Amino acid sequence: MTTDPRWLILGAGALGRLLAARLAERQPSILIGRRTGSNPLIMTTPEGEVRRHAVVRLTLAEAPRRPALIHVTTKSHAVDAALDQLAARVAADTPVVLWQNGFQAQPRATRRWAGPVLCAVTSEGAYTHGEDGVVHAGHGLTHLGHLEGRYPELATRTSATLTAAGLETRACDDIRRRLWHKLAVNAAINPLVAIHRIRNGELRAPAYRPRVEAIVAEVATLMAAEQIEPPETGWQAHVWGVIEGTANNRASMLQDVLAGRRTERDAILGPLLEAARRHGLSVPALERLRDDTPQ
Ligand code: KPL
Repeated sequence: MTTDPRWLILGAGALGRLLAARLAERQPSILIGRRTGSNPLIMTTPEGEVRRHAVVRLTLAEAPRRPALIHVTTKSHAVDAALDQLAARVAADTPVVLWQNGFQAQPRATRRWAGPVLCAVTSEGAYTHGEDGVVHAGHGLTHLGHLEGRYPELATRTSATLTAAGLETRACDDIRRRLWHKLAVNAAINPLVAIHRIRNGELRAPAYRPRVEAIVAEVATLMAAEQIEPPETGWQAHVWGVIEGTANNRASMLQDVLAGRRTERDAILGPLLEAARRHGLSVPALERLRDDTPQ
């Protein structure tokens, strides 16, 4: 069976739409979701330009059996089901790129999928707008790599295509560290802003600051136990720097809560609590955070 040169993008949320719109003129791709048909995707760029992109949209049952690559952009808790559906439809050795937050879907998928699995860590900002719209709110940087540093050529090739499409991407051999770093930041910010329904910058208020500091202190201990190198500035300064830089953001978990969607609580806090158990560490601030966070 010959390989179809097209990429599949599984999940038509903000990230899936952003990939589909950005790739439209560079790399033949198919957006897989519930909604099919020929409506163009309407992307608002960070510069405020509104662009219409013709994007092929199919259900998975209509997708080619040997796509060149599959981007999985669903939420973390939907990855297992997505891989089950993919396994029934596409060739077992198809390369997959995972775009989830946390550190739950990635090791599981790397173990179970027969083909190469790359993980992405991105700081691209995007949100959906209506049925066919996506707002690319801010340019970011994406890193791409295999958890054990395998498939460097695939990571380099995929990164080059994404970069040419306007999503700056670098292949790397330390994606595990990058995933844990993002998880640490997400753990300190996302649950609290979702619980209190506040923007990121409001965490600087005296009402929240001590709780953020306590969470970051526990996360720092866990990262050391997991032998994850700390950021150059140290964990506290790193997290407060992100809060400062994203002060006006409504974090993704807050957006989920406001839209009545399931949150990424388990993908973000689960691996930390599991690491605490493995290392016999007491983490009362994180346990309380898990109990307070909507699922
Ligand atoms: O990644 C984020 C998110 O919203 O998920 C942060 C860094 C918290 C920015 O809002």
